[in-house]
Amino acid sequence: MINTGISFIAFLAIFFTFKCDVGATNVRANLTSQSYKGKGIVVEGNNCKKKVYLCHDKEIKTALSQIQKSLASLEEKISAMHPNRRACKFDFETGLSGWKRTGTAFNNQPTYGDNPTARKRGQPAKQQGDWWIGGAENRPSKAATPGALQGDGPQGTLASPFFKIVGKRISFLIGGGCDIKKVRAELIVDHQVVKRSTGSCNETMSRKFWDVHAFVGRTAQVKLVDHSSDGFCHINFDDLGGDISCGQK
Ligand SMILES: *[C@@H]1O[C@H](CO)[C@@H](O)[C@H](O)[C@H]1NC(C)=O
Ligand SMILES: *[C@@H]1O[C@H](CO)[C@@H](O)[C@H](O)[C@H]1NC(C)=O
Ligand SMILES: [Ca+2]
Repeated sequence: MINTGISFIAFLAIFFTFKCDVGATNVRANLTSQSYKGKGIVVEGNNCKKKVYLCHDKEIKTALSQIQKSLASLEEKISAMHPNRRACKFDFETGLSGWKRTGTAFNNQPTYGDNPTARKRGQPAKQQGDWWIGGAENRPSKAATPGALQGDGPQGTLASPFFKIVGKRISFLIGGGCDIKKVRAELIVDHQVVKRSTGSCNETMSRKFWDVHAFVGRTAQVKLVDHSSDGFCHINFDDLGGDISCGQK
């Protein structure tokens, strides 16, 4: 598994080294019949600055999504093997701490302080500590303007590091939007979403719990999802903890 993972990493490195502006690429290229481990196609073209690049077609997209899955499960396995595990929580007091973004919804996170109250919203964040994920907020530092908003436009995801479920309950603060189809927190075990939760169209976060007794011993992660720019389509989140353990360096 690890060997496969490493060749996947090599594959990704090649992809990114030679990646062109795919949006602008009108592919007219000759196949060099060089396939990389059967997962991708290397082509030569005349509208890229680099001569060799990977054609960003459906096959490559499929290959990439397979590679991403394999990398994630590799990361998951490494995390599960870590010898020095201990109880952990994610409260954003020292930054994103290994949470990974896609898209732009979470670019300004974490948020400092009770930013909704700073703009007299009447719905205090009730965050834990000073820092939290405020999906509509734009106060990524103490120095940034209190009350500043990025609004509901940006979309994206924010995924936690992998952790191990060691007991029956996971706990977190959640607020923001209320349409679970568009904005939510997910618990993912083996690439399957096994729990979902959203806010109640109120900036104020409240404590929620997931019963995870069915997943004890499994490796999992939480993913915050913002798939809409509609009104109140952002998610607030903080203080993920409970019966979980993490590998420590
Ligand atoms: C493809 O190869 C042919 C024959 O070698 C050549 O004439 C043509 O210019 C090449 N096309 C591209 C896009 O490189
Ligand atoms: C928002 O949630 C808080 C905490 O649950 C509650 O006290 C408040 O009344 C709610 N506000 C609105 C407008 O629903
Ligand atoms: Ca916090």
